[in-house]
Amino acid sequence: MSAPITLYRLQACPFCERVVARLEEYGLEYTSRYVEPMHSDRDVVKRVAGVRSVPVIVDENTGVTMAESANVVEYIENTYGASQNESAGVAGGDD
Ligand SMILES: N[C@@H](CCC(=O)N[C@@H](CS)C(=O)NCC(=O)O)C(=O)O
Repeated sequence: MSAPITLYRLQACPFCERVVARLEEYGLEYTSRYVEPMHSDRDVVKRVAGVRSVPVIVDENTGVTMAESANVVEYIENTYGASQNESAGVAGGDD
């Protein structure tokens, strides 16, 4: 079964790597879908997100589809980051 998070990305794309770093920091499983290098050939991501630029994240946990690396990083932090775990009562390991 595939992971509920899909990341549309491109090899050596620094914007995509920012998102990958955050997903890995939080230990989130995700599926990478590499898009065509040629912008005009990226019909798959265009269909999914309405844009041809990557990164794009599709999160089936929340129903969110989002482009723009800064927005995606912020989304991951807000959804899966430490403050989210605190408000959900996840133990911090100090006891
Ligand atoms: N502002 C965007 C820039 C992303 C971007 O430039 N991605 C490149 C690949 S590294 C791309 O897909 N360029 C084609 C386009 O922008 O349409 C972000 O931060 O996500």
